[in-house]
Amino acid sequence: MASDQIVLLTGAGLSAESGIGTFRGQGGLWENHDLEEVATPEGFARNPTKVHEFYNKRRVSLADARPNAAHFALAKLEHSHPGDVLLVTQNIDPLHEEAGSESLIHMHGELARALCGSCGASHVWTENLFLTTHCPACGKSGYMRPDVVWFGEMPRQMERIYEALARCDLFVSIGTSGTVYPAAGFVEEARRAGAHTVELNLEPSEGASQFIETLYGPATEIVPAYVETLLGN
Ligand code: BV8
Repeated sequence: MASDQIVLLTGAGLSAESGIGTFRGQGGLWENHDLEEVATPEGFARNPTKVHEFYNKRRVSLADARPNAAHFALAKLEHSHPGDVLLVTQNIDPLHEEAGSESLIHMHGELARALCGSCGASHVWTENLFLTTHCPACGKSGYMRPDVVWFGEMPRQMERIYEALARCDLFVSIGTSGTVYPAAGFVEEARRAGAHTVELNLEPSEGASQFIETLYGPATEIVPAYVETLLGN
């Protein structure tokens, strides 16, 4: 089917084969960490050192991660498809942009950026971050935090995302368990717009029944194949 406006949603499953751990399932991040303690503003207020340690470990491990065939396939789709392609990722790693995606929204923020809770400035940040770190913009210390969206916080660019969902004719959800809202509700918005909805994942997600088409397998296999089909190759 000739699709004009495509919205893609990705989750941790896209980066799993790049060595970046997922959140749920076997060995998932939330298996060894209490989400309430390390991924909420309340947890940060209670114990900022613990939260900084949690993100410092993940940020430093980004140095060894590289985009995989699925990241490159989605970048190729964006640059080869004649219509609009918007990639909305829940992931906080930089692998989509490293693979060449440009029409990209990090709705849950970016691990390689730091935000000043005092002046609101966001900085590229690849090193460790501490409570004592001074903000390069306002000079204050005691306010720097990872520039990510915690549970209970507003995801980024929601208006732009909902606008794209309202006019899309193809919505493809890739590598996400469909457990975190509002991202898990995007398929509903796309269906309401009359879009064709597709789930590409290792296994059926919590929202699998809401998708018209489903394909299961490792992202590095099924995503490139799906993109080639879409591009008519
Ligand atoms: C919001 C950044 C209002 C940090 C993340 C009480 C109070 C307040 C809010 C709530 C509440 N109760 C519920 C909520 C809503 C809450 C929520 O959904 N909670 C859940 C736990 C029920 N959501 C929020 O708080 C959000 N904010 O609601 O604000 C609002 C509402 C509407 C509009 C505006 C405002 C904020 C949520 C953001 C939280 N931050 N991350 C960090 O990363 O540390 S969420 C975190 O989960 C990551 O972003 C992650 O991407 C995301 C989703 O997880 P997945 O990506 O799906 O990863 P997961 O491990 O779960 O699944 C991986 C999948 O990949 C699996 O299906 C697996 O099979 C597959 N896979 C594995 N390997 C492969 C593979 N697939 C293919 N190939 C492979 N090789």
